[in-house]
Amino acid sequence: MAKNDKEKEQKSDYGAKDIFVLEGLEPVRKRPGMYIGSTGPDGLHHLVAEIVDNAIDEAMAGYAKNIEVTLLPKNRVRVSDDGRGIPVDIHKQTRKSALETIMTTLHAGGKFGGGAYKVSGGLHGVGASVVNALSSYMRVEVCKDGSLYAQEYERGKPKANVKKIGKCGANGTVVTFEPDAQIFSEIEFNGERVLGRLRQQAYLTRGVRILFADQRAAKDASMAGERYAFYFEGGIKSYVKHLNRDITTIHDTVFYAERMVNEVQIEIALQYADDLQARELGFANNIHTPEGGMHITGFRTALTRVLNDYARKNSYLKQDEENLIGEDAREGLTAIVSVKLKETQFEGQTKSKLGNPEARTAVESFFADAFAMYLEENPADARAIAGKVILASKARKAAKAAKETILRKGALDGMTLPGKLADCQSKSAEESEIFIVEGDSAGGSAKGARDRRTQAILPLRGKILNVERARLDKMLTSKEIKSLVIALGAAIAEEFNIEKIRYHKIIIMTDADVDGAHIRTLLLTLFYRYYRPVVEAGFLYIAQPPLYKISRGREFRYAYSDAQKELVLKEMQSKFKVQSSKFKVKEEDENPLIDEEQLSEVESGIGEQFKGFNIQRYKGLGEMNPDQLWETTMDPAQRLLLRVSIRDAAEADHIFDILMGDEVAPRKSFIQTHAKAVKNLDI
Ligand code: TTJ
Repeated sequence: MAKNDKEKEQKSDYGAKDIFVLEGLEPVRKRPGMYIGSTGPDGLHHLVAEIVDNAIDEAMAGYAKNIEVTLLPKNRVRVSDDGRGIPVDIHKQTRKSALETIMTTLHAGGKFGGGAYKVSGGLHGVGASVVNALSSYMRVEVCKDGSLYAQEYERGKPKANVKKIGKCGANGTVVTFEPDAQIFSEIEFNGERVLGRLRQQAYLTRGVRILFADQRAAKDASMAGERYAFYFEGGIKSYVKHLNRDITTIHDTVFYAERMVNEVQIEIALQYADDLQARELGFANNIHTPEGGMHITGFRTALTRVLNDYARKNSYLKQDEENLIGEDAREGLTAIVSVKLKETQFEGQTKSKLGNPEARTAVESFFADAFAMYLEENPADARAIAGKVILASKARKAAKAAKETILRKGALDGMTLPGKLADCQSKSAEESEIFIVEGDSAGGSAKGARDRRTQAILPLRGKILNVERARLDKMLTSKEIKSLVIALGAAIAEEFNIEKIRYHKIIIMTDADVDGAHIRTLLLTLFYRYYRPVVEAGFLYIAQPPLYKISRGREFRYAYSDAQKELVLKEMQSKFKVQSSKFKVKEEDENPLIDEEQLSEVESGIGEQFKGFNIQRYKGLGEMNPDQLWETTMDPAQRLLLRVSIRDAAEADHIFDILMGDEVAPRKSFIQTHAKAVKNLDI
């Protein structure tokens, strides 16, 4: 901004607002939740997003090209950019450096830091000063026109004035901060979480290069030593291709359009796949809006209208046929709608629904024109899309007719409980539990182990479940899933009624191996998509069978994780020493059960000192006898159950992977986004 403009802006804005600008940071420390949402892990990670957003703003203004985010030891984070650098000149009203004002006063961002270009902004768009207030330590360095300036802070208070500390090369800003343990319940950052957010930001800010490095000690962090680089030439167009990477698309040209309409910046990309899901991701000022809002409403209205017009004009719809409905138009669709506007209103339960009505009108009119033009200009793509949505509408009508026939015949009324279900005797849902187990052999053990008064067992055949998650609709036609639906007693989809559920504890009990994890994921996805109220009610659980049985002589203990195994070994050893001196227990030659594998585990684990222990690794539930299964996993008095949260279930669902990063997902995309060298990583 030119100096003249700046003075003008200050003059015209002079008044009450300037008093506001001078407000200190005490309120932030007093009520942190008001500014960052919470002081738990969400709030903690919000700090990183908030600082990164400043650098993203500078990139969107066209000045910064590279952003680096580094997780450092001692829970510090460093964020840098190669933009113009935060202004360091003395500000008239405060008589302090602009840098100090930005970092130590509330709501200064709009006036000093951003103004016109400030559109990124985190959850509440609160700015760097809030992060400063909630950091036990912060340091800002600015390189401007060859001079390096720096200032440090403690809990938001400057330790000294802004000082020129030397010379430097290219302009830019570096912020390092350490969250305050007095404020946050937990100050350790989750590398995957930071990375996921950075990937998303990179997709949403075309042409910016974001580097991530985790420089923490290996013992402290699962991503220690990792480096990632994100750069997407195509922005959200690349994002759509990424989302569709392992499903079959039905046309080649990804639709992409952007424009500023009445001060709303709009960017939309979309492509159809041959499946039944609708994947719509909305963003407002780079913030994901899972609850949708005005931008999504405008988009949907225009999409349905344009496709209806096209279908009529080109005789896909006959004169006497009904219009397509929104659901038809969205079947198989992958779309990203990103809007940027001056002042966002976020509404809804989680404040993630865009409320600005101007976003609806702007998106609706612009997208309708742009999409109609795309259909004209890409006739092959248009034909494929029209064919798909017409098919969707026919399938919907056919399904409805079939359902009505079935209901008329009363087929659903007399549905008997599946033969494989070993039901419990109790008819009270509150005290009843159902264990969903994988395979008939585990089912057998579980049936032998259970308390038949309150515990039901339903074995599902793993192989049948082993279908793609994207094909979940097909999965619903499987016999196995039908058994589950009938056993639960609450029907599904529109007929679902939680009042009718027959068990208040639905417990997924799978093996602790890859197949078990896969089946668990599928079941979680199923519950997330079709039985969400069950998850919300807290009825869904995951059983925790032990991984190891550790025994020495007649004594034995179970361990549920590798860490616990080590602990148990240590405890048992010290106990054994005491006992052996007291009772002169014979050396363990008595126990010839150690096989090669177990021995090597003992040795590689903690070495010589634990020889003589027998460590059995359970490969499946079927390996346990009913008594063991009961006492370790099923006995309400002793077992450990994990209650599934809606977030856990959502994470199992594909769309959530996509958003949060997918390091465990297909190798192919992993390689494309994970790079040690900085290259053009566009996909
Ligand atoms: C403000 O207008 C004049 C030129 O510089 C503008 C500015 O503030 N740029 C800016 C801020 N670039 N980078 C930042 C920034 C970067 C990080 C990592 C953190 C913070 C708080 C600001």
